[in-house]
Amino acid sequence: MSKYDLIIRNADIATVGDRYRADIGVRDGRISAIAQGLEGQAVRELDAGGRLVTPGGVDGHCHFDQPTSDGSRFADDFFTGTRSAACGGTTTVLPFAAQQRGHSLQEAVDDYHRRAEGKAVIDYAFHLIVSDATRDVTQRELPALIEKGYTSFKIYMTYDDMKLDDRQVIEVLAAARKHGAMTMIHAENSDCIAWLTEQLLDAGLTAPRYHASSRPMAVEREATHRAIALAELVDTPILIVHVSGREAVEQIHWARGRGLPIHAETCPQYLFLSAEDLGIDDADPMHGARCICSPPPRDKANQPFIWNGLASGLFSIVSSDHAPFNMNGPDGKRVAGENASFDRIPNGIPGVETRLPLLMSEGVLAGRIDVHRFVELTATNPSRLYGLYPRKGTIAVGSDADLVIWDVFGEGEERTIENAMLHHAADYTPYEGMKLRAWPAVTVSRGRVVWKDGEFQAEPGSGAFLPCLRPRAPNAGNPLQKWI
Ligand code: DUC
Ligand code: ZN
Ligand code: ZN
Repeated sequence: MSKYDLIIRNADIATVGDRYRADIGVRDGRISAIAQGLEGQAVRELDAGGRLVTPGGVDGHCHFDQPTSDGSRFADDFFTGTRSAACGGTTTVLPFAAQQRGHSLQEAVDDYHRRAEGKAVIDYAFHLIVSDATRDVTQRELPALIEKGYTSFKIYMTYDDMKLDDRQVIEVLAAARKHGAMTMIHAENSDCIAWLTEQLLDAGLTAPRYHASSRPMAVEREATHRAIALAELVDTPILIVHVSGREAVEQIHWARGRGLPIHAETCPQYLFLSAEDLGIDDADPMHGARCICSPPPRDKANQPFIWNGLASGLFSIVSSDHAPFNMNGPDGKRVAGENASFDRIPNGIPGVETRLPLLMSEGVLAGRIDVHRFVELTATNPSRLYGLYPRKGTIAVGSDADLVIWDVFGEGEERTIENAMLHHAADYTPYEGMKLRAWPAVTVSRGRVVWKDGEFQAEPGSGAFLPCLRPRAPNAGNPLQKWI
């Protein structure tokens, strides 16, 4: 008689390609059987009772305990950040080991492992942030780190302490092509932002809402187009992160029409927040700081374009870009003082726990996307793009037993989001007061029940580091460009 550590009975299983009713048997952290009427004994059984079961979420873009340069501090470390993720149905996170200028990538990786070890409660991999693209970095360090399982990196076209110029972007893309890695690009035009910021500050327009005026859509559209052109030149795939609105969507649509392998990510803030959330009057100037992130939330009229991009296949992934800073205290949003101008307020909002419930409720249950697309955007595609598939991001025999059992609420029974019910360490959520029709009832991470019926149940350090595979073969691309 087969013996399992865990059996989940009566699951309504949804993957990218399938939906069916079955039991799931788990042994040694992996799914070892899927069958109707699964025979055998288990140390523990859970009855899903016909409820929807999806793969645990893979959050391909979040920031925990990342060093900063302005005296601010991320509210979440690897314990509180991964706890929050687990309670929101996410079982794998990919935060960033960020290189400091003048330092090696390896130092960033070593430092980030120290920050994660003994704290993470779910599995994690690291993206790199390349902020100093020297010859040594692109030709020696990156290839060596790709070999060791750090196969994706983010580069910035803005932020003074991290941005690369076009030549440096090309050097990084060429390294990604040669060694089969994935480059994520933060696309905003730095000089435009600097000039606009100066004009706004000179005119005394300093409140948080002018953050949006300093980074209008044209700034993102231009940089998105440029990133696409540079990737085309080098003949390598890229992923444009946190796409915020219609004009950047149009650039990606145009690139896809040319057959270019341009992937795109969006985030809940561009579906549920708008420029109005940065403050519509100056009565409580700091209130809008809670929604300062970059790119900024756009006009409400932009939101349907992002939803359409999710439904149509334009977007490959939905990530949280969780980057939490406290509203209260000296090292969060107020790090530069009570009346600091918008350009001195840390960029970023919390969202690792609300990503899946928001998308399940307002995407799937509201009929904007189907459950298969939900799984693809939130788990399967991030796993594929970053070299974790099929270990992560699906429900299949041999895959890690990372699963979510969903509670779906009827009319009038919605769950209202309150910061007090979340498990991050941030002192607010930008989604306070929103009513949702679904929430994870149970999260299983590598066979361990880490969240059940309102209780978090995992030990710090129980999550494991995941080396990533190369998402594609080295030197893949047009053979005519082999000389690159
Ligand atoms: N923008 C980023 O690029 N990273 C973190 C948060 C943000 O708003
Ligand atoms: Zn970014
Ligand atoms: Zn980010």
